[in-house]
Amino acid sequence: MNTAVTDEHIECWHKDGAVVIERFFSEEAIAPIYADYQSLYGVTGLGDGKEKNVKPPGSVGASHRKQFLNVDILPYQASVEMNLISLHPQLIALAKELLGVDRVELYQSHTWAKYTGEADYDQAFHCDFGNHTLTVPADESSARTVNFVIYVSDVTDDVGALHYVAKQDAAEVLGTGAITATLEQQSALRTRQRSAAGPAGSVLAYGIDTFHRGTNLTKPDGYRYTMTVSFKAAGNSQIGFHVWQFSPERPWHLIFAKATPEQLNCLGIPLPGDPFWTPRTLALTQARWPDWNMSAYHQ
Ligand SMILES: O=C(O)CCC(=O)C(=O)O
Ligand SMILES: [Fe+2]
Repeated sequence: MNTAVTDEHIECWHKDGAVVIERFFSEEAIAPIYADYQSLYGVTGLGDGKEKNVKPPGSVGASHRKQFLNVDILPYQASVEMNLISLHPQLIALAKELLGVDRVELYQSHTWAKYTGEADYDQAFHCDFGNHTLTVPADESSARTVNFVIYVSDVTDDVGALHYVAKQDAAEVLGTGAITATLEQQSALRTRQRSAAGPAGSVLAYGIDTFHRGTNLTKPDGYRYTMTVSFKAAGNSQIGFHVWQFSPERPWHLIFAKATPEQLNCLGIPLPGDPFWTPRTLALTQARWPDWNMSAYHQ
């Protein structure tokens, strides 16, 4: 396990439904990804106005289309490092630990670059189950999810740190197990909100049943680079977000060139030794991805 992760972090995850693990990734691990974000998105944004996020005091945020600009989906037209950070062995190990399962799948990986003034990023408190399942968060924690936000740049409150409400606080306001909050309950949740601010390299973990919201960037010329990376227990077909198979023409070769069998298994590719692998499937799959070293699958 990554040495940045303590027993308190794990306890905090179970108790609060969210935890920030500061500097989970080293500066060296983040540097190439920060460079990729600079070339993909830049540091100024494409904003058409800098006065857009002035809001009346006490107003409740909401989701708007413009909040979701500068989002790309795995695989990325970028470095191998950026493509593989979602599948970093220590992140996979943490997902397994937090979910309490021995096999996980990656079901979401997208970038997000936010810029002061490009949008009003202020959201109402919500839980993310709404677009991760067609039902509701399971009672059993291993059947829920772990959603990571990887901080590629420093995430301070003035560049829109996510705010969340710990489970016990949300339960006091809304009752145990609530997953939606009315307009009137929003202000009560705000009095209990905690900031997920942290330096670059940090990882926020939160669940699909944890109340949280995006907040505005107020720092002049501020920007926030993050990557959203979510895991579920392997085989949990209730949960989904992206469909990896949908775009075979995207740069998957960057992943196949370097990923281990366990990393690829998180994308649904059977492990070596799985009955799926026969002389026929091995040969045809190799033909699709010539750069993939499949020797482990032949053994
Ligand atoms: O990016 C953030 O800080 C939170 C955004 C969010 O919660 C959402 O869009 O569902
Ligand atoms: Fe959310």
